Amino acid sequence: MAKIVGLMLLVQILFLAATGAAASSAHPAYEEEAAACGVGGGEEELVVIRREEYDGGRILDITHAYREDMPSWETDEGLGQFLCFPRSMKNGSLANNSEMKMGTHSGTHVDAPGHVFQHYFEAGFDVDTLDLEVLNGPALLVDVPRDKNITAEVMESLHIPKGVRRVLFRTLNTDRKLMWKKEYHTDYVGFMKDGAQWLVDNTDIKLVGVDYLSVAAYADLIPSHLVFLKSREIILVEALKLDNVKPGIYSLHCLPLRLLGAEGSPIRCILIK
Ligand SMILES: *[C@@H]1O[C@H](CO)[C@@H](O)[C@H](O)[C@H]1NC(C)=O
Ligand SMILES: *[C@@H]1O[C@H](CO)[C@@H](O)[C@H](O)[C@H]1NC(C)=O
Ligand SMILES: *[C@H]1O[C@H](CO)[C@@H](O)[C@H](O)[C@H]1NC(C)=O
Repeated sequence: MAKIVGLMLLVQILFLAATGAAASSAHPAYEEEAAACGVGGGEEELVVIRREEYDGGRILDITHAYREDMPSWETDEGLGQFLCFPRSMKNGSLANNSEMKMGTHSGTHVDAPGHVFQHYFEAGFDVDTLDLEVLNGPALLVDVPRDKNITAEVMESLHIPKGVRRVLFRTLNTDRKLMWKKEYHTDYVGFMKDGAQWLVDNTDIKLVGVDYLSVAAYADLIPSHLVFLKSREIILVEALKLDNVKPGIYSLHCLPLRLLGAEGSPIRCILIK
């Protein structure tokens, strides 16, 4: 044990000497942790538990965790490295401090009207202007037919009652596990322009949630977005994780980040039974 610590110190001294760095020694917590590895036994084992559900399944997390191999728009490389550590305890800093770099439309995220309307963008309709009342409240999770994109005909067939203001549309994308694949797919299911128009004209829906990176089918990418965002009353939440959730009514809670000037933001969404 003493030998190991002594060796580590020696390595550190040699390293400092070699680089000529004037850095302070490693963070005390780091040294403790490193030493504890050699001791073994009597120490609490640190096991990370990641959860998709809380409180016995009453709270469901429908947000995708950010991963380097999650799909990213129009690339087969995935999201890639989104964290780096300019300062770390290993490097003698007092704490680990990571930096984050990724598109605001990565993973589970929200679109603001400025995403597709230049005049809304210039007027400041960013993610900070989105209505938290719309983003939080009763929501219906529905399964859409698996053999079509979301057209007017499909929307009509869903018979979503008037008064329903928030709907999460689960599609073939969930069955195909597209959000779990690194490669970006253009053949995902989304809204065709006529489907978006039917929703605007015939329902009270103000929050539209979908299970891949865009609410609009690739073939109608911009037209569908324009239809949804024109009134600035509808909020689009994309790339939700709807695996293993039963269709029905839940209490939805979504909170975007207050990124001034951004037309998109990562968002945390949960369902409560
Ligand atoms: C340590 O600092 C150097 C720059 O001095 C940096 O290049 C390196 O990535 C850092 N290492 C870690 C693990 O943070
Ligand atoms: C949905 O539309 C895309 C084009 O945007 C197409 O590639 C795909 O096959 C369609 N999906 C279904 C189920 O019809
Ligand atoms: C952050 O500090 C811990 C020591 O407490 C260290 O194990 C870890 O590697 C550090 N992270 C990075 C990226 O250097």
